[in-house]
Amino acid sequence: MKRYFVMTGAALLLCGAMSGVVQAEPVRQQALVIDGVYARATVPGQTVGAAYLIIENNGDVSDRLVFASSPVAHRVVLHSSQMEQGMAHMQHEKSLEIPAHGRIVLKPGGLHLMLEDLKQPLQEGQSLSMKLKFERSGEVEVALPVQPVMAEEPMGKAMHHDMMH
Ligand SMILES: [Cu+2]
Repeated sequence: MKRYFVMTGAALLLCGAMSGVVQAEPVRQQALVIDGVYARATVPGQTVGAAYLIIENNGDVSDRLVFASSPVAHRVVLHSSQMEQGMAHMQHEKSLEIPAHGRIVLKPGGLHLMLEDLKQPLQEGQSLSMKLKFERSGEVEVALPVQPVMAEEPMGKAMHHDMMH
C-alpha cells in the first residue's frame, strides 16, 4: 500500500507541469459568487491540504465567511500567510470579511483554506466537497477539483509553505 502511494506521488509530480487546470463552475449563493475553486494535491506523508477560491460580493452589504468544513479533513481553517525574512509565516484567521461589491482572492502565498488532519490523500483529478458558511448568505457547498501539486503558481513561496506543515 505504501509503495502505491509513493508511485502515485511521483507520477503526480511528473504530470503536474503538463496537465491543464480544470475549472469549476462558479457557484452563486445570494449576493455571493464563488469562483476559481481548487484544492492542491498532496504528496505522500502530507497531512494537510490547501484550498483556494475567489469570493465576489455583488450585494450592498458586506458578508463574512465564518466557517468551512469538508468530509476529507477533520478541520478546515482559514489562514493568511506572509513572507517574513524569506519564510512563509501563517496566521489563523477567525473569519473573513467580503466587502460590499468587493472581491476576496484566496491564492497560494496569501489567504487560503487549510484542510487539517486529512482523512485521505488529495489526488489530482479528484473532486472534494467543501461547505462554506457565511454570516448573511448562509451555507453553500462547493466542489473543488484537485489540481497537481505545482499547479499554476509561482514556485517557491507556496511549496515552501506546504512543506512547513
Ligand atoms: Cu496554512
